Amino acid sequence: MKALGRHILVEFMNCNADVMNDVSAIENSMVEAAQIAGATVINSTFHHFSPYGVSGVVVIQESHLAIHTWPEYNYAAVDLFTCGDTVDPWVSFEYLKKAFQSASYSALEMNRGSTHTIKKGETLQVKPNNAIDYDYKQGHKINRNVWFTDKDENQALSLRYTGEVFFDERNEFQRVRILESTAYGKMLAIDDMVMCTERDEHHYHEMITHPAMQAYESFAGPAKNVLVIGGGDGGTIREVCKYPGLEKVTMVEIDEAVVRACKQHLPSIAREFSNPKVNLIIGDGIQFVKDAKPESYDVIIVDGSDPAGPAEGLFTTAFYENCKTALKPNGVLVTQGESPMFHSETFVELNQCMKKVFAANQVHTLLFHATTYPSGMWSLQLAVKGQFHPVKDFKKDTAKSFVNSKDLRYYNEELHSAAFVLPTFVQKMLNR
Ligand code: SPD
Repeated sequence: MKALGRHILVEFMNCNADVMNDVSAIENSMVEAAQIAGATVINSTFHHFSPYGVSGVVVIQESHLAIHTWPEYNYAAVDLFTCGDTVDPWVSFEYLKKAFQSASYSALEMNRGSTHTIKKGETLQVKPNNAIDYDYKQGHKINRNVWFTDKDENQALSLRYTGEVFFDERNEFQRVRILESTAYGKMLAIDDMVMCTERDEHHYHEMITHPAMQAYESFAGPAKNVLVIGGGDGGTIREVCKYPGLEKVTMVEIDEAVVRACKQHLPSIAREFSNPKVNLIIGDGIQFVKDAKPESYDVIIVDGSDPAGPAEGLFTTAFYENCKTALKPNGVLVTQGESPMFHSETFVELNQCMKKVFAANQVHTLLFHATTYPSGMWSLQLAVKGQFHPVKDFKKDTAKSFVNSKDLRYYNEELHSAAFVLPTFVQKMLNR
């Protein structure tokens, strides 16, 4: 290599003025531009000036990307500086050109640290800046400061990770990553959202499974035929497979990459895929439910991701109408319901949507602690296709012996009823 780094000075002209004044869109584009070029994002900071203009920097392990915009001139001045030969700054350039809708542009590439003009010191002993030299599990110092952030424009949850990326694939649906966090073990991330971590996944997977399975069993006996929509990491089917009365669980996951990644890197979560009772279908869960034979499932569990990309259709009345048809009489449906704090509108809308499909007294909201989802407060919506109540008709003793025999870590027979008790502000959100 003739230089330590490459620095492209870019003039983006005739850009979309609204985009040039949208700090959130610009930050997202700059971060995405770094990632798409193969850079590891360390941090980003962006600022909106009043009334116009945005400045910001994305610090990457390989240097930085920086921007200053003048929306009133439809103009952005951008620096793309990368070191080493693993990241191509021109990939970022192409991405940003489209994102900013720049109709004319110019770019000048400079070598930084030309090895014709600088020479490596002989005597200076510099410790290599590489996290692999440090074992965080043994409590040694980590010298990388890389954060994964799940956020909207106002709030975020960040997990520090070691920089180790075990899996990273983009496909027609989404970006699937398995990263190693420092405090929560390995984690599955879809696009820029945390799906599960080794340390706390049992909160989510036990809660999306057992209240519904126990409510069904209390009223109608053991669930024999269960359908899981989504749930590609395998955590939900792992919990369903704990029921001795289960005959079959069909899981419909749209993205085979999620299953492949988790089987390989999260085996404690994805451990039941070879169970003969599991029927894994890679396909569209929305279409599957539409085509399902009426009255065929005892319990349906909708374990989708947030309502963006392929999971959007899991938040519609049409989908829940089809789920209701596919449920047996006295069947139970449960779906992840987002956060009353982080996604308050979606949380309320989903509850209303389910009350349109089922009667209002057949839809029940549960809350639990999802420590690695933004806000930490997460919900489930549970609907029953019959005249029974998941708490009043709950058989506590049956649940207790199940819990004790299966060594659960979050759900228990007391928590079952407690999870349906809502804080006053949440009751008000749902107009109760
Ligand atoms: N914001 C995260 C919501 C994710 C819900 N599904 C998680 C999949 C775990 N099986």
